[in-house]
Formats: sequence, structure tokens, C-alpha cells
Amino acid sequence: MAAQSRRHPDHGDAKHEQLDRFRVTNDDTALTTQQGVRVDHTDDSLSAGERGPTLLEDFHAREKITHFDHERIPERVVHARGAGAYGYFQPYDDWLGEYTVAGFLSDPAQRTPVFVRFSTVAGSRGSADTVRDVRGFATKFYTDEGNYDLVGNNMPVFFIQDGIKFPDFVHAVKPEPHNEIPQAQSAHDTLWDFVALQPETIHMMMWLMSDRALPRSYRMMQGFGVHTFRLVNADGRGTFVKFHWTPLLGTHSLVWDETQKIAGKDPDYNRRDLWDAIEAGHFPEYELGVQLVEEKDEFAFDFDLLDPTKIIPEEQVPVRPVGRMVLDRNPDNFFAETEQVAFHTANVVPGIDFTNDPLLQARNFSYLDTQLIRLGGPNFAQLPVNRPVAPVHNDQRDGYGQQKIHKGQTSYHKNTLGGGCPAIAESGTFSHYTEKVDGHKIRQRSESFQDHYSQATLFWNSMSEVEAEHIVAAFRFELGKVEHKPIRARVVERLNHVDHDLAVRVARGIGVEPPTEVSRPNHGRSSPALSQLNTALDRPDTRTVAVLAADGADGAGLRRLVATLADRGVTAEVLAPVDGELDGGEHGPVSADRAITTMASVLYDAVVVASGAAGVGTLREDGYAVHFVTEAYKHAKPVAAWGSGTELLRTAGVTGRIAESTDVMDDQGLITTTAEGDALPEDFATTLLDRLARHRAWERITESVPA
Ligand code: HDE
Repeated sequence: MAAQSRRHPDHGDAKHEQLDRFRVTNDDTALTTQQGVRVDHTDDSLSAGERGPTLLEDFHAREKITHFDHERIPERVVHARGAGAYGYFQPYDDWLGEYTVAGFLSDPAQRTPVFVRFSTVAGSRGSADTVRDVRGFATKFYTDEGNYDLVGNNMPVFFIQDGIKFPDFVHAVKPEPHNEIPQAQSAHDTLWDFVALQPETIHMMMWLMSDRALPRSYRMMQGFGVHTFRLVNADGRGTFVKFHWTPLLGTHSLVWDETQKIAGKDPDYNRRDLWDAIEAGHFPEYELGVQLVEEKDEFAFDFDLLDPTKIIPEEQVPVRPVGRMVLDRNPDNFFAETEQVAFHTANVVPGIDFTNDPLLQARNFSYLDTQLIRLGGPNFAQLPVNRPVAPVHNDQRDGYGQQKIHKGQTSYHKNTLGGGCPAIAESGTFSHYTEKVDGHKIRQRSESFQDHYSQATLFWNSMSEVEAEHIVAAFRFELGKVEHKPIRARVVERLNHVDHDLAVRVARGIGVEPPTEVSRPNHGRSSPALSQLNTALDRPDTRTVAVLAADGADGAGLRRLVATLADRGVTAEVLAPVDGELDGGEHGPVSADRAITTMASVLYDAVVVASGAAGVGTLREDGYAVHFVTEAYKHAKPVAAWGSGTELLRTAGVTGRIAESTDVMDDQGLITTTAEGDALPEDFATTLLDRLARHRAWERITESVPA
């Protein structure tokens, strides 16, 4: 019952009441055809004799197979692989009411149901989660005034400035057309050919080569609306706005070697993490924040607010908190909900409007257009997940899959025969912002969009040493996969415009002559908000820890540790050479949650080795166990051991210092003590918790440790 109530939280949610009308189960039912005719046999076709031909008359077999033949719809051309969840959004207070009439953003009494779909971009529906890619972060707010879709990404800028280049960009990043290789990868010739020829991509490429492209979890990544949008208040006054989502658990990433291994060990890693967290009641939470710019300040920046390859540095315009989103319910059916959800940037409600950002303008065309083919016609807004909770009445009629039975004689405006209804609304309507526009018809981008490098340099300057190293390694990896050598050299030349040292470091790793001259001096400015090391580092909850143990393990110490971790919302799983019960000494048996061979260190946030001389002896002879520790250490994870468990660390070749007394030692995230049993000190667990909250021991040097 507890699990059930968690999955179906009762917060008077209008969207769930609506969805409930569509939910069906097969509990206590009999098999029927689509026509409701009961079926007594579905394993053998109707045939002329036991060994004879199948009869066309078999309507049940034909219907069953025909429906199956038509089960698939086209996957999204981008963002095909995703995972979704329901929840709600609620403003903290009413301060934003000064800037927008959108009640769901400014009335703290309103709790608006949402559906969020996270996604990768380049890969197909069945591709792995942990590839180097941008992540989609699309939110549908089912507001009382209609659906509002904030269709964002986990990076605040985009590859191109104008939507007309989007087909070119997507063709370049997707698998190459002649052999459909590589799947869900940016490390190939066509992407980098495009990048080298389109300098506006370079800022986004810095983000894509950074740790941002490898999120540890959808629950631990930021979201951005990317474009500058517009808020409109009751007086019709407009204010420019950028939207930010900030995860309460902090923004954290995996390391590259780890992501590649997870792609094989658990291709559903991020999707599973989201699902499991919600099932366990660890509801992901994000704070919505806004950067506001008065219209009079439109030209106060050294970049154009309409240019989606630019951020507004937070040090220039702070992010002001608006409210909180909680994701507390998994969908019931992946296809019906996560696959059929249809986002559209032009789904806006009163109080939110567009700007002339040329990327946004193209999106406002594309999203409706794409749903028409993907969902097979103009009635996709009637699919349960897409239905607004606000009433819908208009004169649009018919079309494939029409679900409504419109009564009455009229379906036109104006009419007298239908009493003039649906009538023109008099209040609560959307009125387009009355921006004055004037200009010649030209194909020409504004001069104010032409500085492609300053913010790429800003991003580079803002990285911590380890983040910068990861960026260099990523460029080396990706360009090292580019077969056509002149493309590598052209990208290095671009990087030389971002920062000379960056270009030289990348060139040295890919067999390209490093540039000798500085193409563009580094302006030296940085923005601390861009570094993930400045994220929340005080939340260990929802992390998972593997405890390696074998027969003879220290059951008393183990119980102490697991209890302290559980108190802080951290899950520990006991892994042993084989599944089942372990001898846990005088404190009775310990049950192993899984066999080591079914898991891998890359699926955990930290690894602990239990004390117990006999058990540790077994583990030291077990290559999987030894590798488990080495690999976690290599990936800068907290690695801990108590009592004789420390001997496995030595076998695993860790380079950090190991305690020689009962005092807990923390050497760059290597946490050890010789104590065991009931004497295992409390701060063994609390040190591990602190390290988990800080995510990784980035200061650890691991070059000599094998991967
Ligand atoms: Fe999209 N994008 N996009 N995009 N996008 C789609 O819509 C498109 C862009 C984003 O979970 C498609 O329903 C164009 C920026 C997300 O269902 C399509 C341009 C940003 C999702 C489309 C962009 C995004 C999409 C594919 C350049 C971040 C997944 C299927 C003008 C702010 C939504 C679909 C979901 C999906 C077009 C650029 C985010 C083809 C033409 C910038 C999160 O309509």
C-alpha cells in the first residue's frame, strides 16, 4: 500500500483526475477482440484441417496480426530517446506577478500539474543513455489557462543561431547517411566538418565537450529555456526573460571512461535512475529561476539577447528564484505517455510571449509540423497526456483519430444557429505582445550576432582545472575519431580563437601541428556560475553504495554502516561473489543483495570493502572484486574499507594512504580505519557521506591506476 500511495500521490491534481478516465487495467477481465467479442483460443489459427492452410475467415488472427503490424510510429527526428515523469510546479510567492499575468508563475496558491520528458538528442529510441550529448529537458505545464510548454535543454546555448541551419546541423551530427554509423555519437567526421565551417557552433561545442554532456542523473542536471522569451504583465509591459531549472541535488556528471562502460552494462542507466528514484519516494526537485532584463536594457550587453548561442552571465543578471517543481509519479505506459507526449514551443499562455530570436521563430513552426507526421494527424492534442486541463472549445473538426463527438449544427464562426458559440472570449485571453517591427526583407544576420568566441572563452576561463582537463580530453577523443585530418586542423584553428593554450593542448593529442601564434587574445573574464564545482555539494541522499563482502564478513560493522547511510537517504547494496546468504560472524547471517558479477562499480556512487579476514581473502582472489575497487578508484569515487577490508585496497593498487589505526583517515576520498565490529567509528560513515555529497574526489591523481 505504501508503494502504491507514493506512486499515486493525492494532491488534488486535475491532470490525474483527467488521466484516470483513460487508464485501463486487465484485472479480472476476459480476452476479447477489439469489438468486444470474447475469445476462447488465441494460440492456433483457424485452419482447414490440423495440417492445412490458415483460413482468411479467421478474423481474430487477422485483427491481432494487423494491429501488431501497425504498432510502430516514427521516432522523433531528434530527442528520440527519452524518459518522462509527472509532478507539479508551485511558485514560492507572488513577486513575478509584477512582470507576468501567468498565474501559475505568480500565484503561490496554484499547484500546476506537469509532465517532464528528459532525452538525449542524437541517438535512436533504443540507444544508450550515457553518451556524450545534450540532454532535453521539456516541461508541459497543464495550467488553468491552457498548456504551457518550456522545451529546454541541459545546456543554456545552442549550436546555431537560425533555425534554417537546423536540418544541416542535425544531418551532420546524426549517423552518417551512407552506412548509418556511428550511433548516438558526435565523434565523427561530418559533425566536425560542420563545426569547423560554422564558427557560431563553437560556444556550444565547448559545453558539449564539457562534463555537462555526461550527467550522472536527470535528477542532477540543470535545465535552460535557452532563448530569451518575454513576460507580459497586466499593463501589457514586456520584460525579457531567460528560464533556468536548478536541481536541488546539485549538478553532477559521470566521467568519460565510466559513461562508455555504463552504455554496455546498463544502457538504461539515466532512465532507470529516474524511475527508481520516483518509485522509492526520492522525488526529484528543481527550482525554477528567471533572469529578467527590462526592455530599456535590450542593448546594454556586448552580445545580442536574441542570439541563442549566448548566455546572460549570472554575475551580470542574477537568477531569481520563482518556484519549485517536484516529479512524483512515473507514467503508467511508456508509449501512451512518454512517447506520445507532444511538446511545442508555441504552446504559450497569457503572460508569456516570444522574441525575434530566429531559432525560436523556426521552432515555433517545427514542433507542430513534426507532431502531425509523428502522431498521425491533427488530433494529437486529444491524446490523454497532451490534453489540457483547461476547457477546449473551437470549430476545428474531424481528421484522423477524432475522439470527440461534437454535437450541434454549427462548426463555424460567426454563427447564429449555435447561439454564437463558442463565443469570442472576453477575459483571460492571450493577446500577442504589441511589439513594433519594421524592416526590409533580407537574408542577413545582424552584426550583433557575429562575436562567436568571447563567450566560448568565458566558459573555458570559468572551468576548474579538472573540468578543463576533461574538455581537452574530450576534444582529443572526438577529433581523434575524425578520419579526415584537415578537419582536425580546422577545428584546432577555431579553438585558437577561443584560447591559445586550449588549442595547443588539443593539437598535441591529435597529431596536428600546434598553432604558434595567438589568433585572438583571451579576455581573461570568467563566470563562476558556469563551473559545476560551484554547485550544491551538501546532498548525499539518493546515492547508492556497493559494499563488497564475502563469507566471514563483519556483520556488526556492516549493520552499523548501512544504518547510518540509510538515515541520510543513501542506499547500500551488499555484493558478494555469489548471491544469497553470507556468514556474518557472531551477529548472524548477512544477506547479499546481488552477485558482484551481475553489477559493476560504474553503476554505484561509491564502493566500500567490508572487514572479515576470510571474506577479504576470497575477494582478493576474485578478479571481479579487485577490478571493482580499482575502477571505482580510477573514476575518483569515494572508496572506503574498514578492518581487514583495507587489504583488498592494496591488492587493487590504489595509490592513496591507508589508515594504520582505528582513527578514520580520508586521503583524497580513500576512507579507511582499522576498527571493526561494534567499534567501527561513526565518522567512518559520516566521512563517506560527506564525500558522496561532494560527488567525486577530483583532486585524486589516477594516471597510473588502470581503468
Ligand atoms: Fe528541438 N525539436 N528543435 N530544440 N527539441 C524537437 O520535436 C527543432 C532546439 C528540444 O521530449 C522535435 O517533437 C528545430 C533547441 C527538446 O518530446 C522537432 C530547432 C532546444 C525536444 C524539433 C530546434 C530544443 C526537441 C523532434 C531549431 C533547446 C524533445 C520531435 C530551430 C532549447 C521534446 C519533436 C520531447 C524536439 C525541432 C532547436 C529542445 C523536430 C527546428 C534550441 C527538449 O520539432
